[in-house]
Amino acid sequence: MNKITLEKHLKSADSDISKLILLLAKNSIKINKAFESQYNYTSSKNCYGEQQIALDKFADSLLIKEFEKSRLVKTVASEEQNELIEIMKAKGEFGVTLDPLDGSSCVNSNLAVGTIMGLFDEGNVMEKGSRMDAACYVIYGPLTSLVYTAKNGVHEFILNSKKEFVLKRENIKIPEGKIYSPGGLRKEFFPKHLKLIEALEEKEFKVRFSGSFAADFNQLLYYGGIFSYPAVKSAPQGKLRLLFEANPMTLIMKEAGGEGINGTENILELKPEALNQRTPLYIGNKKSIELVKKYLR
Ligand code: FDP
Ligand code: ZN
Repeated sequence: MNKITLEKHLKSADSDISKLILLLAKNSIKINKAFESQYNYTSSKNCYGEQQIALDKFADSLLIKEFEKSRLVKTVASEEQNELIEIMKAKGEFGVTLDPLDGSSCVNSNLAVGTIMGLFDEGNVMEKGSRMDAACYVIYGPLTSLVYTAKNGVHEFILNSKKEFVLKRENIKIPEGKIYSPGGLRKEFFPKHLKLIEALEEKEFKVRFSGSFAADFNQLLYYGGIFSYPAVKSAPQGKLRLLFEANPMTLIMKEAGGEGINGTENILELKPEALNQRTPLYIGNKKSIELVKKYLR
């Protein structure tokens, strides 16, 4: 069988979008390599007061530098940065959102983590997610894999020993399955969310929550079900970030036939008010999101 590389597959997408996805792919190999030496904690914290590991900073500065060099990108919004980065010398108009290392608290215990990217071809990352033109994530697990959509379906690639990303699954659709990944502390749940969790348990959904959103999301594309990080008493806006996590993953989920909502509203229709805005997130197949709507309304 002829292997289809990421490069070849991207021929059908817009050429600048292809270049940026390939740029992420190339640099994800460097990030992966850096795990061997940079898995330790640093003394610094990010703008959310979360402890950073050296790799958070490494992945963040590597990717920002590469986007700058590409000349295609005008603005970068990164989860590890307080402010929007404006690139003066850019020729292109792209806006990029970046979660350089999602789930980094899982690095210590050697669980899979990821990098998440969203692309807006007109530079405005503060637009609704529905205006995004492409989204992509890389998983660093037993294998390194890359999943992308350029609003052309969802496609998954695996990194081989020749440093090529080779097509594994094309036009992925989320299955009906019954996995659930319930983020947050149960004693902090609001009653409606608790009822939803009880309903999922009643329907024999099985818990699988790793603490790394990208990895938990990735398994939904294999087994089906739902990931939730709800509003909780100590964090009424939830934990996940709209621009860096919820938006790109919801675009991918939508292309895979599923949905992402904040409980009542479609994630992709929320107009961001702040760069670091958080949102409750329910993301998964249509059937489980229907259940969320029933219990959260
Ligand atoms: P992390 O802080 O390690 O980057 O939003 C970040 C995130 O991880 C998600 O990847 C993950 O789903 C969630 O936080 C886990 O939060 P808890 O530690 O509260 O379980
Ligand atoms: Zn994250």
